[in-house]
Amino acid sequence: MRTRVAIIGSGPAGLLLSQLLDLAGIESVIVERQSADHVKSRIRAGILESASVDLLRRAGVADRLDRAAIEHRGIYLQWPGRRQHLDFTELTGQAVYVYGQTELTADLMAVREKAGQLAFYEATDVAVHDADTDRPSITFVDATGAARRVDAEVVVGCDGYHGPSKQAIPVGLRQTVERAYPFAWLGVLAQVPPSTDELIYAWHPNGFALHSMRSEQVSRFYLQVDPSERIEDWSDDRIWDELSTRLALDGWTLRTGPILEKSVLPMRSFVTTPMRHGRLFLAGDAAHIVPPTGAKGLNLAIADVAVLAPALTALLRDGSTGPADAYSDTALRRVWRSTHFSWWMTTMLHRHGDDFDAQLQLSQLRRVIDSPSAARELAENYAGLPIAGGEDRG
Ligand code: FAS
Ligand code: PHB
Repeated sequence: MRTRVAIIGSGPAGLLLSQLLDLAGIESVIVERQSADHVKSRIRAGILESASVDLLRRAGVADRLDRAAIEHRGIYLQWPGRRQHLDFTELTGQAVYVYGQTELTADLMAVREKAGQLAFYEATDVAVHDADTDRPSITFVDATGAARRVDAEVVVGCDGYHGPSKQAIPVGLRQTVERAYPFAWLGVLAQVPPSTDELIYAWHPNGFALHSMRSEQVSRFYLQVDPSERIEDWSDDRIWDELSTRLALDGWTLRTGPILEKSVLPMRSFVTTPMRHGRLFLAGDAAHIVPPTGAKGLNLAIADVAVLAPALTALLRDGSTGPADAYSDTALRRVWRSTHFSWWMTTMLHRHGDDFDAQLQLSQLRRVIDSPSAARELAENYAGLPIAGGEDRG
């Protein structure tokens, strides 16, 4: 079959890209390894920047988000004996929005299905061909076992960290940098009302803890653990004990309840460049991974697509190559800003090293709380910089 844009991956990046291209009158085909239900069930990100919400509204996929998302003015930073609110809205004029990635993925899939989007789920042996020609294609085996081929004008890898698309860039042309952290996150979803109005990021001698949420009835927590940690070694009681210890504050109590899901999530920073090779473009986790401490992963995927969709529209509808030629450099500026911020938040908040390291971390935390300029720097990065070009003047 033929299409204009072949998209590998039906996560937020792939789905949002197909929606934005459709609004520009450009047809696409999505090829996804998992089932639609599996994609929708993956519990991942929870925070949307206001720039992401604005884009989702413009894309016509934010109706439910506008009804259900919880607007937050900021976050709390905590260390033993101190919990201090950082007011992003006061510091930057922006808020952030609590809206689970599972909800956003469901919204995007519903809009695409209603639009009649052609998507192949449960595809196997997906491969990219002739990316460096003007007749790229992808081949795969569909859910019925039939061999398929999609000829396109452009292929976009939205296939996440483990996807194959980046491999279609010749090794000699591809640079990859990666940082593995000496810790992981134990993620917990619990049927219990949040014990806080906004997220709490807590430094503790035992390790980092985060109190997030999904709704007024469901809370989301994370505990810093060793990367080798096995979820079987973490009973619900042990999880609640450790969360209560790390989030403890005089006069405050952590409410507990049934745990719905728990898993150990690896942490890494990863960037592959370039994000374009011939008629192959990469967007989202296919090109970069950030540790979730800065709540950037999903927002960065959205920002890539916000730049890529108009670039492909200019290329395929208007015959203008400039934006597509600039895509990789433009996207990577924000990728590195978000990568630095995620690394900075991670190294400031996660217990590692010795007492010297601990004092450096506590000094950094106090500086952020005591200095309006230091607080504004965190707020601007967390609440999100303007998409496409606002992240730096370089
Ligand atoms: P995705 O990984 O969401 O989507 C890629 C899609 O490609 C998947 O559906 C996959 O099945 C498909 N695919 C892979 N290989 C394929 C193949 N060979 N053929 C066809 N399809 C293929 N971000 C935050 O901001 N906060 C968080 O707390 C957070 N937690 C996370 C926890 C985990 C376990 C993971 C993995 C990520 C987390 N993230 C978090 C980041 C996450 O939200 C991503 O940034 C976001 O999903 C990026 O969206 P996509 O780029 O669409 O990639
Ligand atoms: C989440 O709610 O899943 C979440 C929130 C903030 C983060 C990471 C994850 O930094």
